[in-house]
Amino acid sequence: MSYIKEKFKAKADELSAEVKDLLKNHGTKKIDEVTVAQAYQGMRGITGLVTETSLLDANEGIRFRGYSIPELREHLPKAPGGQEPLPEGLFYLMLIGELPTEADVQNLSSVLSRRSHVPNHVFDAIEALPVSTHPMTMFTVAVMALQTESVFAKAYADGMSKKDYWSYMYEDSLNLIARLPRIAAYIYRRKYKNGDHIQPDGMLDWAANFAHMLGYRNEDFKELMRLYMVIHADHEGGNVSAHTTHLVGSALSDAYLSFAAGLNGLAGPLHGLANQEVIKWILDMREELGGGMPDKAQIEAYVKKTLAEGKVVPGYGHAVLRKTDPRFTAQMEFAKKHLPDEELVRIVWLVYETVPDILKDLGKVKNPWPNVDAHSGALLVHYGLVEYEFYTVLFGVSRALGVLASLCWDRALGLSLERPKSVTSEWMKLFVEGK
Ligand code: FCX
Repeated sequence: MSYIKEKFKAKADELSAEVKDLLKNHGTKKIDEVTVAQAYQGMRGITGLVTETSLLDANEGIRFRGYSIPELREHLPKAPGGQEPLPEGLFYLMLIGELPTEADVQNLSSVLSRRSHVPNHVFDAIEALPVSTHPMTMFTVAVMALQTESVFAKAYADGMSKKDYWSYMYEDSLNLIARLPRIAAYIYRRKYKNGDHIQPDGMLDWAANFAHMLGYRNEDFKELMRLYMVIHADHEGGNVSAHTTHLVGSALSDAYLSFAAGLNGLAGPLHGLANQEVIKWILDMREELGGGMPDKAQIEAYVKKTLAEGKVVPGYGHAVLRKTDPRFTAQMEFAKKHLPDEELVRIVWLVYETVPDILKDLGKVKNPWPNVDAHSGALLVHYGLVEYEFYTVLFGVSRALGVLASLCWDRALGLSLERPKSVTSEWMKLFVEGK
């Protein structure tokens, strides 16, 4: 067994004993109550899930195992000559609960590189789809095709014991994370670069190799990919992609089945697809205004038009956050350092100065501030990745790190099949009448 796997097992055994104790001594203690509105309105604000990898504070934003995004950028190991954190390090942190050393990260990079082989039938499955297919659909199909490789599913069919679930889930999770960049890059090159594919470079770290296979040689773009893969990885357990992966996994579906389900949620415009919607919205605005840099009044008019058409302003608002998303701020800092004069970036910043006041004036939007998706497209376009339908695939590759680390914990802690109670509106009417 690898030392990282042994370490995970030791941590999991320790927490399992503590959870057993919590359940025995405090199992009936109430942590929340549920209102009628919450049952109808997306269960917003109900504390009813356990996710070890990260915790979201409405005002401060996400913390991964206690570390905020600025702290991760400071403390996680970097690539030689680089300044952004390596996503392998974040995966280690989410899995083990401790900051990794440089050696831990190098080890994980080479483990992922060794496990990155993708069988041909996965590429055949992608090729079977029309080129016009949305990249997220291709991505989910490819992950489903890869399910043939699940060691968890094989071991379950062979009759594995409950105590071994974690071990096979761990192997599947690492194998899947290792293979995702190759699959995503294949989709990109097939759809946008005439199928001119680029072989992996085993000497590069996970994110840099992804950038390389996409076809980008620029060192700053590799840095952007490292940062991108870190900030999109996890956002505690209740968001659609994390919750779906966890829910499907609770039926003992393997990592491939569970993650593919999560990806389908990420592909929705109110969740991960918002990153493509934002840049589309900005490009449409620029075109409608005749090109060039719009001024604040023009942006204001365009935002109002969007709202009048009954649409949301993409990249703004959040179900939990109530301040500017630190993932937005991290990208803004990256842009200030590397591409402060990029026109699209300056438009994103001017939109940031304009939108919150308009959303506040609506009186119903709980969070008028930008989320992670408000900035990413402008950075990607700058480096030449202009095919915005592909952006949610990037989000998906990153999101695998968090949701698969969580799945390992789910099986290690023996979490149960998820099956909350539902009621009908008829039941609700009788309930409020006290019947
Ligand atoms: N533009 C216009 N209206 C908005 C809005 C926005 N950006 N954000 C919220 N509202 C509206 C809602 O549509 C709702 O209107 P309704 O009462 O007429 O149905 C009202 O304000 C209250 O919604 P609120 O409680 O503030 O927000 P929710 O928790 O229901 O929804 C999301 C949160 C993120 C879905 C919402 O803010 C939204 O649609 N934003 C735009 C899409 C987006 O950027 N999604 C990405 C989110 C995230 F970062 C990610 O998952 O990737």
